[in-house]
Amino acid sequence: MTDPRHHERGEADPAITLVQGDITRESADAIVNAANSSLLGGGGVDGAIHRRGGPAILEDCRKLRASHLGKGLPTGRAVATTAGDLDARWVIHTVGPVFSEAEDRSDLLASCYRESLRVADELGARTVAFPAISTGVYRWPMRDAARIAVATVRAAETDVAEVRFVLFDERSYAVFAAEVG
Ligand code: AR6
Repeated sequence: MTDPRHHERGEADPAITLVQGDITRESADAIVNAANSSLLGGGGVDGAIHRRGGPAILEDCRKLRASHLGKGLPTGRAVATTAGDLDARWVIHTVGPVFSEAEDRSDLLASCYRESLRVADELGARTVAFPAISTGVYRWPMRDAARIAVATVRAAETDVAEVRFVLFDERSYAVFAAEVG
């Protein structure tokens, strides 16, 4: 790809890497937050990111709510803010679906990964760290969430070079590792 005129988005698939641990300790161009529509904070990854990232992230989120996201960020969409004190340039906030037995919301979960990578491309981020979106408070079964996450990233047309899944515990790490193969 020496001639940028011949470069087409998504020519090479992103490398998928796996890490077990706390995503707020990662160093990446962008760290993805499993947020809620309010963008004003919560528990789980969201709480950890705001705690370690400091008040600048919430300040940006409030600005988004005061401007074009007055009603909040819809499920399946993504938006970027500063990363504050985190070792990253941006936090990309996305809202996963709450798991439902009655309704298949897989497309919305896939959309979180796709939209986050689209925002990453807009920013020029090359390394992006993701948590296992929707698998905590939103109760999505880990195996199914891993299947959707890995398949969606593999199918994505993106200039992101590395997608790093950061899994909080041993079990979720093992599930993702089995999925990546
Ligand atoms: N680093 C990496 N993974 C983590 C961390 C961390 N520091 N902390 C938790 N996890 P969750 P959701 C794992 O609940 O299901 C919030 O209140 C966790 O074990 O953070 O999308 C938001 O404001 C699980 O596997 O996100 C929303 O209201 C995964 O991250 C709601 O929760 C996701 O768990 C979103 O729920």
